[in-house]
Amino acid sequence: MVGTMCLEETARDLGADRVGVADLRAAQGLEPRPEGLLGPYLRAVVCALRLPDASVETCLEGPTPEYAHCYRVANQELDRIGFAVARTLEREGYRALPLPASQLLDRERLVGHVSYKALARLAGLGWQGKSLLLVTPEFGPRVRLGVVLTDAPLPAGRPAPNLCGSCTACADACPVGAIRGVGTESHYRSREEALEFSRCAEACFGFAGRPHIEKPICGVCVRACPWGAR
Ligand code: B12
Repeated sequence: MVGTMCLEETARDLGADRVGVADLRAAQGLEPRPEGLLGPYLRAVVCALRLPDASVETCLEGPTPEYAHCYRVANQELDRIGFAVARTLEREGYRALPLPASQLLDRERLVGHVSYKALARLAGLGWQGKSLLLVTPEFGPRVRLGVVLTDAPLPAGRPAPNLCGSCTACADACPVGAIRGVGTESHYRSREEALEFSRCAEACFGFAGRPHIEKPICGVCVRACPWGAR
């Protein structure tokens, strides 16, 4: 049987900074797209790839071309890592589906295949911060996430406690004041609970129109989090 160590080795050799496994039985209520996406699978292997600090630190008021470049490369790297992890699992006789690092499946509702932050949290990689982002103890929110669904019965992690406390650095820094500054012990019931969602989304899509950005990104709440700046 394929071990978590062997998978971690595959992912780490290709550059993943953290690897965790989520038990999909704990993922009830996640509303994947298509609806039956998770059905054939038992676990999600979640990889976190750290963004270079210097690129994140350029995001003072919004995204910069340097950050946009790292965003694009990180997506490619995560797709490569996910593909290799899936092939490793397949060679051991399991079913494994790598999901794209960045793909909007519904442009109106602004959703992807399934919430990677939720899966990363269930895998024990970090907690859901006030910015709604996954905050890792090692790199704060300065990571991008990749997911591979599998029927391999890998040992799964457990959610970590939320360590944001009374900090509101992300909310204070948000260029459009979209982060409400509300904490959660586990996870938010809706995006609206943590964010004025349309403000956040409109700002990100607005930034996409700037030269050399092209994607709906921001990076200011990512930069401001003290867990990443340590
Ligand atoms: C659509 C999308 C966007 C949209 C909408 C953003 C938003 N705020 O929702 C736009 C384009 C605006 C956007 C912006 C950004 N995004 Co974006 N985005 C996505 C994408 C493709 C889909 C998200 C989705 O489907 N959400 C559906 C909702 C319902 O889920 P959610 O947002 O995760 O929140 C819920 C769950 O997490 C739930 N939850 C948590 N745990 C559990 C457990 C259980 C059991 C349940 C039921 C629920 C639950 O609580 C939340 C409220 O309901 C994901 C990739 C992915 N497939 O996850 C990347 C992703 C979330 N984005 C990411 C990033 C980094 C950003 C930006 C910083 C842009 C940038 N790169 O500079 C901003 C940050 C905005 C912000 N503060 O939230 C990263 C986050 C990494 C991290 N460290 O957390 C992701 C994961 C991409 C990746 N591959 O790493 N994004």
